[in-house]
Amino acid sequence: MYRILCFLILLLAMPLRAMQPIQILYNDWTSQQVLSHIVANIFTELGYQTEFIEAKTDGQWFLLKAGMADVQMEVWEGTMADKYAQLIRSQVIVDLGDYTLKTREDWWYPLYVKQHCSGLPHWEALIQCADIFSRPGSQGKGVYIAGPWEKPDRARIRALQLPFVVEQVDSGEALWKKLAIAHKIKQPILMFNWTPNWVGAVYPGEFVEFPDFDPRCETEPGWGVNPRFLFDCGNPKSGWLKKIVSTVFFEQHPCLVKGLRQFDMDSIMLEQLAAMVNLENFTPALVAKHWLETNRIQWRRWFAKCIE
Ligand code: TMO
Repeated sequence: MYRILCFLILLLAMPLRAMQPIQILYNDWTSQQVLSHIVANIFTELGYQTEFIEAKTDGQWFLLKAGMADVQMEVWEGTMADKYAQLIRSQVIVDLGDYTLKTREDWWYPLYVKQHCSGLPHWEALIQCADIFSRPGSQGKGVYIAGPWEKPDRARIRALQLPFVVEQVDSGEALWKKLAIAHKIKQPILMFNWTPNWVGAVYPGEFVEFPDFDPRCETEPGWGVNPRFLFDCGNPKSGWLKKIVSTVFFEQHPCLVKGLRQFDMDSIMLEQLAAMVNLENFTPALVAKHWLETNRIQWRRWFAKCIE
C-alpha cells in the first residue's frame, strides 16, 4: 500500500517538477545581472521556463539550500569563497567551472589620492594617511566605504590596527555616486571596488596592497602580521569567478549543465557588458539581448547538446 502511494505521489510530482521554472539568482551588481539575463534568454530559447530570484549574496546560500534557487552565474572568490566551499562540502551545489578571466575585490582608491599619500598602494601608508580619508563625524579616523558584499572589514581593520571606520552603503550605485562626487573635487576616497568592472576605465585607480592572501589568514590567528587576530591579509589578487548550480538542477538538466560548463567570458567582455549599463544607461535585459544576437554562433555551440 505504502509503495503504491509513493509511486502515485512520484507520478503526480514528476510533471510538476518538469514544469517548474528554472530559478536564476539575480544579485545587485551589473555584470551579474547581465549574465543572468543572458542565461535566462538562452534557457528560454531552448524551451525552458525561467524566473529570477532577487537576492543579496548573503541571503542566496539559504535559498540554494532550501531548493529555492538553481543557478548562480557569478560566484567571486574574494567575497564568497567561504560560503561556496561550505555548500560544496554539503553537496548543495555543484561547481560548473571558472571563467577564464581573473578577479580581484578589495579596498581601492582613485589615482589622484596618491598625491596626498605617497606611501600607497602599500597598506601601511593608510596608518599615516588616515586623516585624509576622514569625514565629518569620523573623529579624525579614516572612512572606508564598503558595499554590501565584503568579508569582515572591521576584523581586518582591527587585525591590521588601521585607524579607520567603515561606512557601508547598500548598493553598487551608491558606491559609484560617492566616487563621482569625490572625483569631481579630487577629494581622497577609499572604497570597495573590483575587477573586471567598468569603473577602472573611467576612474583610473589602484587597489591597496595588503599582505598577500593565504587561506590560513582566515582560520589561524597565529598566521600573518598580527599573531592574535584573523583577517590580517588582503583578498586574492588573482581570484576565480565561477558558475554554480544546485545539485537538484545538476541532476535534472545534464545538457544545460554541459552548456554552462562551457559558458565563458573574458574580462574585456565582462567590463563592456557592465559599462553598457553603468555608462550608456541600457538596461541589463537589453544588453543581454544584444549579446545574444551578436554571439549567437558561440552560445549555440556551447549548448549544442540541448538543441535538437
Ligand atoms: C561581488 N562583487 C563583484 C560585487 O564584489
